[in-house]
Amino acid sequence: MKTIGVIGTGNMGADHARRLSGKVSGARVATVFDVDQARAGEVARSIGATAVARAQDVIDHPEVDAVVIATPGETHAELTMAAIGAGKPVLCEKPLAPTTAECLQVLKAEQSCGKHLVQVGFMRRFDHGYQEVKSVVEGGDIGDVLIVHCLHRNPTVPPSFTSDMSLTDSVVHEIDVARWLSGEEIVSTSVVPVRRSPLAAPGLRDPQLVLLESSSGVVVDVEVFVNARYAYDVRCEVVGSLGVASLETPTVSAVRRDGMSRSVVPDNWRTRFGGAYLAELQAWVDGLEAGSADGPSAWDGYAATAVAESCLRSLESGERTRVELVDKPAFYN
Ligand code: ISE
Repeated sequence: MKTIGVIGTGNMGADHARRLSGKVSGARVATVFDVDQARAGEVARSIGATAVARAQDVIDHPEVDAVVIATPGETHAELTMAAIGAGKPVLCEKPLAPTTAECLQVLKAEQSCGKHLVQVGFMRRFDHGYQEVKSVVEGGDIGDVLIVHCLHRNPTVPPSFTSDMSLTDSVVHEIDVARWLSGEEIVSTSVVPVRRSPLAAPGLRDPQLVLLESSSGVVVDVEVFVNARYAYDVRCEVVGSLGVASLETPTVSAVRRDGMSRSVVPDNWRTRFGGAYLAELQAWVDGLEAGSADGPSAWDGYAATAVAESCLRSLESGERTRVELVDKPAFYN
């Protein structure tokens, strides 16, 4: 049995804490922290854990074997390095850090401790549909991968959501999927200007169209539209030289009536990827037990942030921008 500490008990952290205490086998949550102490207390009570006063108290807690970080992105690097400093494995929500400079510090800390302790919360890699698409691609059924078409639509976003966040918070998932599916690094990015939706908040560029190019020339296009209104809709189609593999939206029921068929589309990512989050946590806990981890690494977190930074430069300049990536340390091979 692994004992977990959870730092950050907003929606994501609270979901993780509840899954770890009720649904993931081989795990329990002993302690949680949140800057909002009332919120932390409520989550702690609901799962029979204790709430502590500081994030560092979770990391230092003698019973805690491993830590989940689900705080805002700007705090991720510091907390992840604190966990590494204590020699404790950490599952850090994406992004590993908002800047490559901070990600590189995490890589350095992990390498100096000599152990793979960091997994980044790119949960789509644990979604059944994405896994099937990947196995088709890897099995060679559709030949050489040429193009990947992606859609990422959110019904709405809070007023604090910015044009940059469409890239660093939303498209970062497609960046990871593109690297994972192709097994290649992304070498350039372009953000194409699109007519604004009249429903987007003032100043928000929405939708946006992003082009990512991999080292062998695979082109990934991503429509990100965070005011799509009708539902949460994520799609992915891989075009190969012999055929096409596409991700289907999981449906559990449909109504047919009056010559039409109506099925439910999830309204948010917590519903759409609920199964993926659970599988991600189970795999992480199993890896802790076995002493091996093969989820998205700190390198994957760094590379995704590097591509997102390149997207930000493309957004600003309107030009195709090269991704700046350091050489991959052998530690991450
Ligand atoms: C959010 O932060 C997530 O991580 C969701 O998975 C993504 O779909 C959404 O666009 C992001 O804002």
